[in-house]
Amino acid sequence: MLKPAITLIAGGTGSAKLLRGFGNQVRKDLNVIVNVGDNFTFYGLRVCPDVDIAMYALAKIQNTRRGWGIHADKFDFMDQLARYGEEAWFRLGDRDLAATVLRTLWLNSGMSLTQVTQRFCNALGIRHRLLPACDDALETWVQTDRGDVHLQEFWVGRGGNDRVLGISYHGLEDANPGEGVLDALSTSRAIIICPANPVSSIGPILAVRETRMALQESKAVRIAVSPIIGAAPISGPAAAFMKASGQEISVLGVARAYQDFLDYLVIDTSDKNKVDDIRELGITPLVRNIKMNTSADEAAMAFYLLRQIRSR
Ligand code: FO1
Repeated sequence: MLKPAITLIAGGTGSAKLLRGFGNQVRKDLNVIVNVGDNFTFYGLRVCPDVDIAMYALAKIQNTRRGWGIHADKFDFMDQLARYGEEAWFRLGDRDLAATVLRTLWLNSGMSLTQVTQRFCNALGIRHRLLPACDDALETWVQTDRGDVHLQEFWVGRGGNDRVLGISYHGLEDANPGEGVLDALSTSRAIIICPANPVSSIGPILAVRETRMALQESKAVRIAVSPIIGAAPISGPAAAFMKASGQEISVLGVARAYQDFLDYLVIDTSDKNKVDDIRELGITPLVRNIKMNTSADEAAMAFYLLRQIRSR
């Protein structure tokens, strides 16, 4: 009989650390449902940053220092755009550009994002199932004191400096779970929410009604790793987004965001004073060091989660 799979729900650079850890421990039988809210169109090209971050992490070709893009890539294309006086704020590497051009062509020819992603994964020798959360356009936009902008423009283009008034997911009304997403969730023995921004990375995935319902109804062990230590996110704009969404910027805010389905929340040892409050929400806290600064930390975290799954 087939051993039921483990499904990771992933966002961007924070999640990539755990994906790299798992990628080195689990050879197959791993599904990764990845955020699409960061997707945007740049020079007519469909850029899917979180899908690519996950893909390069699993293919072991990622620039691990930055957490995005391909190792040893160059930026000649972007630099040339800048010489023409054109926008070059989003640094698409030259090799990264190859996937972006092909994705745009293949999407335009009628392939779904899931099919396109599968084709890349086959070519890159990835044995895991990388599943975009949604095949429909679903984009995260930020309402700021300087107007509404796409998440990438807010964070990369403007350096995350504008005051955040709200977050919205454009296209949500027509968004369905991507091909294979519900199947992955229903056949998994464990579902892991990677350490990622609960609003802009995991938020768009869970905002799709059927996906959230599948998590609520799942019999799998559902574990999240906190992206927050103390009152600060490990990286990225989570604090501003959580605040604007009315969420507390702490492990409790994370616990509440997933309270309707979560069984376990892994929190940092420095947050162990929060264990009783987390338990009161019906979630079991698991306390350990959650910082992943080295590849050994990434592997250790994956190993720890696998041990937790096996013992339940
Ligand atoms: N993040 C940046 O901060 N600056 C960039 O120029 C940038 C380029 C980029 C290119 C391809 C890609 O797949 C990701 C890229 N990222 C860049 C990361 C990305 O903007 C975000 O970290 C994720 O979308 C967060 O989820």
